[in-house]
Amino acid sequence: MKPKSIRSEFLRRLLLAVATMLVVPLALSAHVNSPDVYFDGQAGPYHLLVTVRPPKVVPGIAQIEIRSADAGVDEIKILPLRMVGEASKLAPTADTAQRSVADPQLFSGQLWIMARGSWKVQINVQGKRGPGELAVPMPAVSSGSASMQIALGVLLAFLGLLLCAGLVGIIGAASREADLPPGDQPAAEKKLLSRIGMAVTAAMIVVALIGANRWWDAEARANARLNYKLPQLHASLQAGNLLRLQLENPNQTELGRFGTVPPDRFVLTDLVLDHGHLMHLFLVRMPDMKSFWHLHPEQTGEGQFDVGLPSMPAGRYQIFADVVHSTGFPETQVGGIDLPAIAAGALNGDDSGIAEAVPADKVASLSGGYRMVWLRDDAPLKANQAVWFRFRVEDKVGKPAADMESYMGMAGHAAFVSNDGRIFAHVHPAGSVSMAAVNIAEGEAPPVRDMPAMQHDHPGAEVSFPYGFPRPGDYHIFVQVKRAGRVETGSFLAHVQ
Ligand SMILES: [Cu+2]
Repeated sequence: MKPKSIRSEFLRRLLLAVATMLVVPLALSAHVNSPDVYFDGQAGPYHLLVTVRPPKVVPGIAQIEIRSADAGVDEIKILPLRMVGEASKLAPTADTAQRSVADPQLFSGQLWIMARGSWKVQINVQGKRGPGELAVPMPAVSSGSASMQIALGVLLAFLGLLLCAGLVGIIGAASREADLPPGDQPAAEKKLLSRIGMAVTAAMIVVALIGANRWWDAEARANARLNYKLPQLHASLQAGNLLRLQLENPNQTELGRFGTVPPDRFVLTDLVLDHGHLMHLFLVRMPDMKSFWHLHPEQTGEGQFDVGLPSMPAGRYQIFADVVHSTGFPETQVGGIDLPAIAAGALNGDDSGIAEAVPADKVASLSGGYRMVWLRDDAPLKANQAVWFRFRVEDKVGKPAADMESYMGMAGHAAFVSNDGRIFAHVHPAGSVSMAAVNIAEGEAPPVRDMPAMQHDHPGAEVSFPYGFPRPGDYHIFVQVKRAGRVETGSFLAHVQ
């Protein structure tokens, strides 16, 4: 697009955004009710913790916060880019992030996001050790239509009526007195003409208002159709222990200006591997949250996945199924199922879980006398605050475990789940973004096959997850690490203010 058409498009959308002011539910995509992106990564030599808060309504403003772990950063520039398609190659001018006066290692900025879809925030760092670059994926969707505040609506209606009345008055006065010399009285026919003029004007205004109202309603309906709906999967237990999942694709795509289909439309045929699997399935028994399973179903058809359940206790299970589209857009499909007690074999492959987790405040017991310690201070947890959640695995005598292995290529996996099951996030040491999306944001092709080579490194006994709880409330944190060939799950309670 030429700069001018970008500007007029911008204005159009800005007006729309302003007109549909405020009152918004939490965004849904990328995890469930936990839209903010927390990312721990390297921009060249600089270690950054990035928080991206996508707009709640698109078009809207994304808030970016960047904390540099080391001094020596001179300047940080940020810009929004589409993840895929032609638009991903057309970079707008970057904005300079503001350095905080109180904390010189903290930078913040705002970016306008003009369309729904799969975005990334491109970060460019200049500093003492040369330049550095980092791309953070950001899914942007509208989760609801904002409604106008009543007081504002009344005020605007009053002002609008005043304008209409003024227009009628002007037409009336003009046709009555425009060509009269000062001081003369209008003739009777002029008065009649004036009344006719006013009536015609009033009728035209009424017609125009009705038409405008229809146009507005049509725009609002079109807009509402594009609001992101949390996909609901259908789960059924087939013969024996076979769990079948049918995914849903409820979201329409915003067409381009000339009805063109954008490259990041939602389809179920474009899923890519995320740390080695097309789907990461989490089953949490509600409401006690003691039975927790992390499984990896196989795709058997379009949107259809099958997995053999391990032996697990009966109950009502909440289902969270994480998938990533080839556009880098992550989705969590949710569902629920009542399961009988399953008697099957052991866990296979990368599958893991725990049947009777005992949730801990700080120290969770693992097998073999080992334990997992949540290294937290006594400060209360606050909603929307980026925190590193740090855990250490210790052996029987309290020494850091020496035989840690990576689990699916990473030092650990954590699931943050609210006790009512309405909030869910699957987080890694690099943050809340999907690993596949990070690769796509960096311009690499998403992997089509499992790459087991990356799974043979040996992480230390400590693992950390950057994350922020989206709302106050009570949560469970399930932390999964691998040691001595076995996946261990620690369950922790978190109260968030
Ligand atoms: Cu994971």
